[in-house]
Amino acid sequence: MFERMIDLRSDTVTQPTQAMRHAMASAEVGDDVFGEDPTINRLEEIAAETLGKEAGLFVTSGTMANLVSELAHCGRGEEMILGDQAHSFFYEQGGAAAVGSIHPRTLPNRPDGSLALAEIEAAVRPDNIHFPRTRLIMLENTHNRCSGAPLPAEYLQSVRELADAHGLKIHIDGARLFNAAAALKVPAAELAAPADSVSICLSKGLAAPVGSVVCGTHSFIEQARRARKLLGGGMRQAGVIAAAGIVALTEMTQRLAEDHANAHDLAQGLARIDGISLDPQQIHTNIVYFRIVRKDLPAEQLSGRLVEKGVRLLAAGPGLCRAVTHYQITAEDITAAVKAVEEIMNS
Ligand code: TLP
Repeated sequence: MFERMIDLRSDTVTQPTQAMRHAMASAEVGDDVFGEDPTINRLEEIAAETLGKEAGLFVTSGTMANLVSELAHCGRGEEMILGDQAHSFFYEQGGAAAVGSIHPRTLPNRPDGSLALAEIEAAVRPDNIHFPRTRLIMLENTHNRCSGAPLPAEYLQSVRELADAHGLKIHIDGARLFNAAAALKVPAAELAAPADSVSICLSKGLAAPVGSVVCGTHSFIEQARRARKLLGGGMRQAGVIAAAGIVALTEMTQRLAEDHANAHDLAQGLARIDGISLDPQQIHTNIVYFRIVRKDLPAEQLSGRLVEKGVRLLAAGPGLCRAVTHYQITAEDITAAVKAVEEIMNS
């Protein structure tokens, strides 16, 4: 029997650290809709400073972070260009369209998470009465559905130049921006610099229980704050959760390379198993997607049988599984998880 679940479904399953729990218990709070929660104000300042932006806005989730940014950058009937694998397109109920009447123009994500520059250029609408106006390019770093691929600063800079040539804004969904920074060995601010706005999640690899922060210019944040209120996201004494976010930003970003090393070992281990298809060279951060090439074993069935062995991962589509490493996963857990998958695949 297993002692505890090795939970690889997502880095969102992380529990708050003891330091977070202490910080939450003693957080100084106020009414944030009046701008009076000192802990939230501090978190927003730290996030903005870390990303080299003027200001920040604490929001409930990565989904809300993307939505308030989209609403701040685009008006009704205006268009945003984004990848067909983007979280914002794939997993957010089409919120930009549902709530903001923003038209999504998708382009194929390449396996490295990028959009081809020539395709972005070709997708920008000329000024013509028939077309919506293009306003925004959305990028995702790291790219969740592209096996956690980090987008390098040079690529982001090229998109910036293209955006400038056409008067467009750039938003980066940086739910895992610190994973990208760790993998590329650059400060997060370098990856944020080419964007007008960047969202980061505190509740994924950084282990805080709740929250994301959107950063950008003062005027962008003013718009995003209005959008947050519209969505019912104006929080009151939410310093109790922001306190954990401060610990996330100050104590948890430096250890992400450990998760990447574990993901690398997991990918190597899985790739050696008969019936699993995976290129470990594609794994640069903490997300491992792999395919089961056995028709008689759907992903759902593999994940169900793994639970009996104390391992959880995500069935992400027919024949497609996802495993994500995080701070509650050790090297021993990886060995055990690979063994469990191997036993099922060989049975
Ligand atoms: N991703 C979750 C699921 O929704 C798939 C996960 O387990 O990976 N941007 C990116 C790149 C994300 O991966 C996620 C969450 C979000 C935004 C949304 O964040 P939340 O869940 O806080 O709304």
